[in-house]
Amino acid sequence: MSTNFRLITIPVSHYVEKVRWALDYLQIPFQELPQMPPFHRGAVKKYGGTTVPVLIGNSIVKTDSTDILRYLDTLAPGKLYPTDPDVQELSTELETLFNLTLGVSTRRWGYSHVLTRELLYPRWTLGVPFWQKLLFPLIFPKIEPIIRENFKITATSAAKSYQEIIGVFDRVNQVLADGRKYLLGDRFSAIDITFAALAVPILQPSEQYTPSTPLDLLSAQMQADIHNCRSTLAGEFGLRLYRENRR
Ligand SMILES: N[C@@H](CCC(=O)N[C@@H](CS)C(=O)NCC(=O)O)C(=O)O
Repeated sequence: MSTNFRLITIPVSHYVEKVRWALDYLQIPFQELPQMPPFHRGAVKKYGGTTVPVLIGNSIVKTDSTDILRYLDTLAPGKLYPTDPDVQELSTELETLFNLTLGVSTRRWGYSHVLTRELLYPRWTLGVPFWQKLLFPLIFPKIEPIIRENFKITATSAAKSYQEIIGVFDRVNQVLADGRKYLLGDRFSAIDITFAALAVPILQPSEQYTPSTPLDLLSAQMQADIHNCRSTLAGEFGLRLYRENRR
């Protein structure tokens, strides 16, 4: 393939991880352009985006992670999204549930617990340009209240988001209950990638892209939530996908 892809990212973002995994799975080379918030805004704005990831190719720009996966599927047809008509309904239901509920809830739950200078610094600065890293101490006090406001982080939001995560995990448990290997049957797909990547904050797989914080440095509630989710069928499944299918 002659296209040189570039991917604008906030490296810790789980929507970024979803796309990174799909690119790696399809063995499509790309250059990652890591940004620390809020500098991602300027980087994506010139391509018409507001969030990361943004994929830029020779003649394409994609500003949403699911649009990116759909586009990548056209380069290797059928490898990410199965064409079997029998699985289309489940595929759409789960993809929407993961994108709109799981991804949003794991992010709000995660930020509710790690919005401190010490815990955020390694998450936000991995691989970013040196000058952005240097600005972290100045940026953090300004951006912390904005994150609280934007992600609606309140005293009760972590518990509410955790219940939403459990709701999604229950649905995944149901789907997996017949012993199938992957969410759509016996073949690995974009739906598995979407689930496992968007569950990263609550499963903390050891193979995740950003080095994880030792669990004992996290709050007792956060540790308990992680342990509970890991021990479900859905949680074991997400961890297995990371062990066996992340490359
Ligand atoms: N629907 C979008 C959501 C992506 C998204 O929410 N990205 C977050 C990072 S996890 C982001 O860019 N946040 C920064 C911002 O909103 O300015 C997608 O799937 O690409």
